[in-house]
Amino acid sequence: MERLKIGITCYPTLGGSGVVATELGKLLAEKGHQVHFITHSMPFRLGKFDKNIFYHEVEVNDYYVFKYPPYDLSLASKLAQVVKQEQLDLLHVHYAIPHAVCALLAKQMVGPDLKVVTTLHGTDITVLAQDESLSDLIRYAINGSDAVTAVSEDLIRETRQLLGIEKRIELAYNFVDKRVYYPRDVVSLRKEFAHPDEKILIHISNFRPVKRVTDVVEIFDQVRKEVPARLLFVGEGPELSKVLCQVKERGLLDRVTFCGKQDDVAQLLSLADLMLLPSEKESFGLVALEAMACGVPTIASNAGGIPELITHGETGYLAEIGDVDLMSQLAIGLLKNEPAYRAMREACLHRARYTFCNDVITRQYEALYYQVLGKP
Ligand code: GMT
Repeated sequence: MERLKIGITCYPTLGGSGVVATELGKLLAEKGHQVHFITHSMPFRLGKFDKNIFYHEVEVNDYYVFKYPPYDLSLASKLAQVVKQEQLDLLHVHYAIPHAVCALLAKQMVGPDLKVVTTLHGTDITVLAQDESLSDLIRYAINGSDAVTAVSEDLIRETRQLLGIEKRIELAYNFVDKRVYYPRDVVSLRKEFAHPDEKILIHISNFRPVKRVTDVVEIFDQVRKEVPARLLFVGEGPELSKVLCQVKERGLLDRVTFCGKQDDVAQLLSLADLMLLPSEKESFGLVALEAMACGVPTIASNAGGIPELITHGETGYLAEIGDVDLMSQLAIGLLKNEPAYRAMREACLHRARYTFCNDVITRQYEALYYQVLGKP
């Protein structure tokens, strides 16, 4: 198949969408495509040098006439410039606002041969589309894109419902690179975090209110009364200080470790016995997939796309949002039942490897690129 020249724009430093966009770019480069990241800073998972990967930094002009530096215009103009200079075939942008809008502006500048593929990740629809001042713009971005994908059926349904979109939206689940996410040998590292008889629970997020991190503390507090356990928090964000106070108030400081932002997530996940993800909203829940690939089941809420990822009773357990008592009971039951836990761990490894495999999803995106370019 013809090698393509692909531009990728994402939030390079933000959560799952940035991770997925970066990992996809790396995998496409491995397959021989030329990949150009066009972002305001270097994507944090970009890693080592690859001859097929290029990075173009978007610089924002801050003239005195601007009350707000116009990042979106700088991005649109940079996109058009890179497309012309590098003769890109298409732009794959992650998030409708502002990235798809900027890509459409770039397309107006360079001509209709440039194709725009937009991936919806969640917050652009579940939060921004409810804002009337933005909903028309999001609809314009989606309808104007040559192809649109979303990371779960639930997100597709919500996009249709909130915006009245009729255009085809392809389902392209998030994925993990099985060469990075697998159960690591952490026997000696584990000794630094917990005694041999203790279980390790983990929560990884950006600590936004939507993650309900205080529920994590509540669940952990109930679990550790029944099962000796420790809790690892990975990440930082607006709710961190509130969570820290809650942990202190409950006298849990000696059982909870705040690891802050971490790069080697697979290593930390391999330490854990259980992941907690009680989110209010979650279009997919990439961290639960990363955990699954490391053989760690998740106790989660049934919000958004989570049930498409976690099969209740097979690769984790689901409960209604906020039902911390049920989540605690499910966690305790699983941690006390060794055979059930082992079976769930195997099911996790199998599901992550075969259903959310990097090869399958990368091929799916490639097929979509060839389709929009009329190169079947
Ligand atoms: O959840 C966040 O706060 C970050 C956000 C992001 O942009 O990474 O996550 C969204 O995209 C991820 C990758 O597709 C999904 O796994 C998350 O579920 C989704 N977050 C929400 O829908 C709240």
